[in-house]
Amino acid sequence: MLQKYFHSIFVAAAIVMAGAFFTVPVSFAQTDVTSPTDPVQVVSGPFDDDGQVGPPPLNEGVDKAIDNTMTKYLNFIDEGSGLIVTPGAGSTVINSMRIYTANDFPDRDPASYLLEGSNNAGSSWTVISTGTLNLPANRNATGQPISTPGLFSQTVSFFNLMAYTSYRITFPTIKDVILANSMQIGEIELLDIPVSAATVTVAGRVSSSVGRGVASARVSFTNQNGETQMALTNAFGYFRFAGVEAGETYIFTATHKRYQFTPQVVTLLDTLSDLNFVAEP
Ligand SMILES: [Ca+2]
Ligand SMILES: [Ca+2]
Ligand SMILES: [Ca+2]
Repeated sequence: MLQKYFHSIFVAAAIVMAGAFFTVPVSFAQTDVTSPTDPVQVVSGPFDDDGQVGPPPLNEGVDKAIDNTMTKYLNFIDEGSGLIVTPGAGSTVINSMRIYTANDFPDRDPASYLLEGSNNAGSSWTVISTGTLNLPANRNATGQPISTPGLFSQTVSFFNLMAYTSYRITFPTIKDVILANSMQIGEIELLDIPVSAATVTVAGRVSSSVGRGVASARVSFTNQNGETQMALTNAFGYFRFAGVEAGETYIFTATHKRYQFTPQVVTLLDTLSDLNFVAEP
């Protein structure tokens, strides 16, 4: 019944009041948001300088760009070609892209990229990142799984905090547009930002100078963007926030009409269970 008095503007508070807490551990490993079963579409280029055009070869279709093996995706309409993928994972935030080389002809490697995101199934696109590429000359033998150690790739990192449900990756130029009759890649990965998805629980107690719990004290915290969340303490002075983003610095304050408390600055790296406020005497 303690939790009867708990109030919070967090949606997650509903879970707290039901008695269940969840915590996602902080992890810095990046993972590919695409998977081989995701819907994927061919994007053919607006330019072709070599006269060899037409759809990708039967066993080198666009699905091979995300099949988790080094089997390649090849497009004859090469300059500006690429793919559109809609990850089954849903809405994702990515900040890196890794491209693996194919099995032959380095002159077909992309030499630049344009990465865009969409949240309306491709009706409109927003540029996430664009730049040059310098893929290694080393080749990856066809069919090797992505888990094979020592595969050859280039990883491009960029600043992005926006979530998207679809991605379009195109390659405006290739290494040698005269020599090559096509664009090809062994595999592509779009890597997410797990840190921003990691949330933790913050809990503590508000008490008087003699250690008595203070009910209905207002506890709030503000992030670096000035956004504030608030909760009230229960009958025994306890409060709890769930779903607080880790890796940020916050200012926590407690207020009550009868007591005064010193604000606390906290850099949140993990779940915190003893963020206590003691009233000034
Ligand atoms: Ca993959
Ligand atoms: Ca061509
Ligand atoms: Ca592949």
